[in-house]
Amino acid sequence: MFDPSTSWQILLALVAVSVLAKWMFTPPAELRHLPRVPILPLLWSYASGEVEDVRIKRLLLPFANEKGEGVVLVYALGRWIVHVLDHQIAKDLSDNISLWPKEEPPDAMLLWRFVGKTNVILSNGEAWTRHSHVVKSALTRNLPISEFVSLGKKLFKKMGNGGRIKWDDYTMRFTLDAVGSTALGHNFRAIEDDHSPFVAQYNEVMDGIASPLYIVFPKLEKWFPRREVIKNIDNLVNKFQKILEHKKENKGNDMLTYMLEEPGMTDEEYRDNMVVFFIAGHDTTAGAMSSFAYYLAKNPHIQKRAREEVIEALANDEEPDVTNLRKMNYVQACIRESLRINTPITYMVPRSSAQPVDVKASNGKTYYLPPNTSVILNITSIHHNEKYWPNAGAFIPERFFGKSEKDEIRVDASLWLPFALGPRQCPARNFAMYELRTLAAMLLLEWEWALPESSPHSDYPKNGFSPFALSLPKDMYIDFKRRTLPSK
Ligand code: HEM
Ligand SMILES: *[C@@H]1O[C@H](CO)[C@@H](O)[C@H](O)[C@H]1NC(C)=O
Ligand SMILES: *[C@@H]1O[C@H](CO)[C@@H](O)[C@H](O)[C@H]1NC(C)=O
Ligand SMILES: CC(=O)N[C@H]1CO[C@H](CO)[C@@H](O)[C@@H]1O
Repeated sequence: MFDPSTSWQILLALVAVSVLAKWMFTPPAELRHLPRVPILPLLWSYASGEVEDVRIKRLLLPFANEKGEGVVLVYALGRWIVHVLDHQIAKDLSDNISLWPKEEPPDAMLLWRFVGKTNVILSNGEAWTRHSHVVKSALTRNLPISEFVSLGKKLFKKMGNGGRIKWDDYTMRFTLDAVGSTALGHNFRAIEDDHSPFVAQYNEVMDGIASPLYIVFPKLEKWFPRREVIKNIDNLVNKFQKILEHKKENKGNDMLTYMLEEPGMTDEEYRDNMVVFFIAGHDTTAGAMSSFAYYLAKNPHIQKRAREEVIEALANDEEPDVTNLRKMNYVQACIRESLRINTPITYMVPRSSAQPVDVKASNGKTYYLPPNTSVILNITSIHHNEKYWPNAGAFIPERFFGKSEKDEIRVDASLWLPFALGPRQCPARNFAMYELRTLAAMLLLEWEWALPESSPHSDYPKNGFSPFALSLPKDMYIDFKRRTLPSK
């Protein structure tokens, strides 16, 4: 079919492309001593839109599981980044935040136009101490379990008599309203209103930001700026500004009100922290709730046991509260196992040290990291290391128990790190765990559920594509059946 000159042209083109690729994709000399993920499969993985967790398991885990390496070089976000695979290195890096500050994010990336830079998640040093203090004290003022309960009731009302439900969409609406009412004191009406304009605008902005081409080559943002996306982002940021101004005049029982009581923050800082609460607070928790329901659907015996525990703890039609939720050890273990096996945040914001560091893995291997090297912890790779999590692909809540189920749940903080570790771990982990426990308990009490027979998720949960390190189940339909009368 081919005339020979066409084949020659193809061959020449291939040679040219590989020379170009070699030139573009060879790591700098000072990093070439480190093990690295081969570039071609990696580029292919990006080009085909392969999701993060699948990519990690396919391309990265072999370095930890078979070769015993503690770090590996990965090409991502337009440069070579060191990925930490070993939990000891992860711990040392996370504990010393002055040696390993978070890296200044690339200017061009539009995500930062939305999130801003003057907030708790991106600042370092003195600024971080200040933000962190304000955010932590707002988060610990009260634990809004009764608010989670009333949102749960709203959600169940929307579920009607059950049937086939797009569960990842429902969990997203629930967590969005939860973070709206408890953190920002604002009702986004995500549960009650199918066409909440705020939700639509947020999704549009995130889809715009998330264009894979621009994520892999952030420089494009400078060369071919996307005015439409930029306009949408600025509109949305303005909406947060309006919520802030309204809140100043209308105090409530929410974290933003508490934050406003702290002196010394500028409007820009308040607003950037609001966007952080909003972004960090809802997708992650929604993903965890989707995974929880998924694994209990796939394992009916686990669902049954968890339900028995809830029925016992909520005797006499009590509503969930701190006391009875604390009795639900098995449910708690199921949530922890969901967070391990399909961890919502697969890797963290890059860190880099201004001085050279020798990092030491748990097996004694050391690696020299030159100054200003970007370093990332890939949480998924630690959660799926067979040495610490035998049969890592299986859902086994019992991993978290000691000798008996009544034993205090034990986890090694450097091996189970869905909320990261060290001083900069998630300040909302308690908030999120109670949010998850409350909805889980209500769900087990009022519903039974199963995966549809021909679910595309039947082997493992299929996560959506996300450039922001999120692994969240997508288009996950689940069949729900009521156990009890609708709650009032
Ligand atoms: C299951 C749900 C959640 C998970 C898995 C999660 C996970 C994480 C992780 C891994 C980090 C560290 C990021 C890094 O260092 O690069 C983090 C930080 C953070 N999270 Fe969460 N999070 C969750 C829920 C929430 C919620 C509900 C909020 C707010 C209401 C929140 C607010 C924050 C903030 C403000 C930080 C930055 C802390 C700092 O840099 O000092 N998170 N989270
Ligand atoms: C962090 O690392 C630096 C440099 O190695 C060291 O001087 C400092 O003591 C460490 N701090 C902590 C809290 O370990
Ligand atoms: C590391 O980065 C900082 C800030 O950009 C710069 O001042 C310093 O010279 C860099 N150090 C090295 C060794 O490149
Ligand atoms: C941000 C980043 O570099 N994430 C990486 C985590 O590990 C996988 C596995 O190779 C990479 O493909 C990702 O790019």
